[in-house]
Amino acid sequence: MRKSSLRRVCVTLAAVTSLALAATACGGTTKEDVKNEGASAATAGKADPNAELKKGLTVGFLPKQVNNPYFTSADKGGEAALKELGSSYKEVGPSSATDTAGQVSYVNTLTQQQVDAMAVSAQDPGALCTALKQAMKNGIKVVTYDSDTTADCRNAFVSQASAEDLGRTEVQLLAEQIGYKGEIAILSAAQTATNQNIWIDFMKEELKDPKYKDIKLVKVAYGDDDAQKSFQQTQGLLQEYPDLKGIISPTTVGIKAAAQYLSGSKYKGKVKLTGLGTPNDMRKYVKNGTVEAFELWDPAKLGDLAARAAVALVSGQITGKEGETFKAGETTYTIGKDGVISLGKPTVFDAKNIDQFNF
Ligand code: RAM
Repeated sequence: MRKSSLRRVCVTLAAVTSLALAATACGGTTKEDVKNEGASAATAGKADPNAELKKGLTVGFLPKQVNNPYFTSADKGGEAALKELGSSYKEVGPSSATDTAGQVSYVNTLTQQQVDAMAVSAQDPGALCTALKQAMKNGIKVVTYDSDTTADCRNAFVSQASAEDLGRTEVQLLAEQIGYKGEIAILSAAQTATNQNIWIDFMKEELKDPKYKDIKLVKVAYGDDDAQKSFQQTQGLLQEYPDLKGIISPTTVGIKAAAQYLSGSKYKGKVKLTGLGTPNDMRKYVKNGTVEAFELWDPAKLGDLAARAAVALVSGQITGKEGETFKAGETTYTIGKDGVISLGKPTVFDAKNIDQFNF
């Protein structure tokens, strides 16, 4: 059997059978003692805030998409934190944001490799759950970051900011820019993406406020975090809705592609664009008048917090229950409802402050 097909069999085995058995059959070494230690804290449901942070751990990062600059920054933050804590980092993941089967198989690979913890940004929460549960059954701590699954499929979710704040503020930003009047559209990432979908739900909630009565959301388009598709979707929106006044794109890939399209078209400065983008991607479009204001958090800080939460979980400092606290750098974080750990408030970038940021 070729090495690659043997590996596939092993991964499948790990996914459907007891990991210890599969690992033995595939020649892997088990770390049952370490795992059991970690698992017992979670099973007993007792966190020990004074537990020493373990070293020599391996934490696997599995972003939605590896060649997305947003995840490159986020995962670099995770890598730096793990280095500082004396543990190892590895990153695996698909290159397309709509390769849900690929993400599942990467979870299985990390499980088979018996990492101590994994940090996962879910492309599709439904698709990942079984594989993540299997990982947890094998004593691996699972942190979702950026894009969550349901709460039962991970130990904790490291969230970039309150989903409600993000959804509502993006509508507020755009409404102001278009004078509270006209047709608007949303250019999202993948149709299954948990993070974008929650933000869009809150955008729709915000739009119910009577102050937006003259604004009409005409379409939610999906660019799949693919630059070309996002560009074409923007073009398509303007063709379909020539009176469009504004676009919200809650994805770094989408907003950049939309800005690129608008900037080279007759709509530049006329059709307003906001959403979530990196200052480095958007600087030129703010300076050339295509974009007034948009927002984001520092992705590296999100990755840093995900790594530290993963190590705190493996060390038994936290189990993921509401009210538990742990220190990450200088900040003490308290775990909220449903195991959510929130990084903080996003920053709004505009011509006045954009040059102060480099990510
Ligand atoms: C893209 C991804 C990611 C999202 C950012 C804002 O890079 O969709 O999940 O959080 O945009």
